[in-house]
Amino acid sequence: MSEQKYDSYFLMKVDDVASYVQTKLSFFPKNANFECKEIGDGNLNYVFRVKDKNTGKSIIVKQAGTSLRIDKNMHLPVDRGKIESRILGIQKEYTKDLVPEVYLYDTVMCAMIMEDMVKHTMMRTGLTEHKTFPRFAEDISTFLVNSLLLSSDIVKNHKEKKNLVKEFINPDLCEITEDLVFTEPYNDCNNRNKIFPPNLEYVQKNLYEDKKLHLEVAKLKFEFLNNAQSLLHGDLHTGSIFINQNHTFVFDPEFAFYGPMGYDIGNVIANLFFAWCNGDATIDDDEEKDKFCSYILDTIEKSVDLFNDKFDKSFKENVTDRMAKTDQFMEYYHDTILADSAGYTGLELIRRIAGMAKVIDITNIKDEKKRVRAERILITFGKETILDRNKFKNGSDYIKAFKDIVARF
Ligand code: SR1
Ligand code: MG
Repeated sequence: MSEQKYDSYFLMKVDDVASYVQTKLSFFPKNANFECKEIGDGNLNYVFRVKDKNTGKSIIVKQAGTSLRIDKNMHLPVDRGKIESRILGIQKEYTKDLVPEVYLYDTVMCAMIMEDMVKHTMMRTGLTEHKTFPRFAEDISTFLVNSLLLSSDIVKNHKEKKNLVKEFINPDLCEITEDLVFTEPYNDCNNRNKIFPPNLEYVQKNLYEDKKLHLEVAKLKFEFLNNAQSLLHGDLHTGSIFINQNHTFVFDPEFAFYGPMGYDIGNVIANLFFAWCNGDATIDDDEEKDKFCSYILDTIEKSVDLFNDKFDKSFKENVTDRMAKTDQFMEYYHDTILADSAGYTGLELIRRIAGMAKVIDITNIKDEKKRVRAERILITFGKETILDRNKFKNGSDYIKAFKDIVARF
């Protein structure tokens, strides 16, 4: 094991991490028999699992590099994990066991050491293997209501909340979202959109040339920029969730900042639709396909409806602001969040098809015709959830609109 002191930053290799953990924590016994693996498959950071083969205990080390994994020419501040470790602590207070525990954030090595989510799978991986997760709607609706409502001005002391807004100013990560989600899919202004070639013309006509759509996207972009409503996860897709049959972990909130609640909610909804398209395009057996795709639609419907129920219940129990207790304010406020959620669902759907950062649910569809169809369904549905966002109030509103569009392709 190396004799490093870890007193100045360098990017660790798999051989460094066991000694690093031993230097920083007394989590493992001195005579541990280590096995280390790099397990990260995200776009930004390096993630290692360190395991003691004697005891079976394991831990995760996540380190930021100066350039991004997705593109070595893209750079971010190397201390970005600080915000992530801080929000994981806050979200744990609000959502208890739905968030993994952080043991340490090291400001020198820019690395976080955290609980290993053993016996959980990354949700996107599980869904692309067409596994189903019966607890998801229940858990994610609790996570969303608790993390979003309890960090908002509805509940939090306004001065404390303003201090958090300040602490969570996250300009570099937000800039990525502003560009990749809210700008480039509508014009390719930075020449880095990756579009499936058979859909180039479709994207040109339906996204780049649709001025009415651009206006609604601009409104949602400025809502994202200016509405410091709640402490958001900021990148709540199915790659930020580890799950099994009995439990859900939400992690990887490095894009956290104070923004509109609907952004997190919309990201969850959109990523479930990607899973539906993957199942629809890649499962051969009709019965199996129907079972998986029905599970996804049912989960979307339940997630939205449970969110609605839990939101109102928590609002009534936890509201502190005197004027927010005014008759009908809750209904008004809730409605604005639902419209935002639909709009941001559409933005996430569209950016994963027309933008730079893809999802394997779609890129793994090998049959060209089926991928073309899946992408067109998602673009069309995404446009509808943006343009008609006020009509999406319940889970069934999403399911009905989606089924109508699927029937047209
Ligand atoms: C340049 S980073 C691309 C994407 O990966 C992250 O997970 C975010 O979704 C970001 O937009
Ligand atoms: Mg991530």
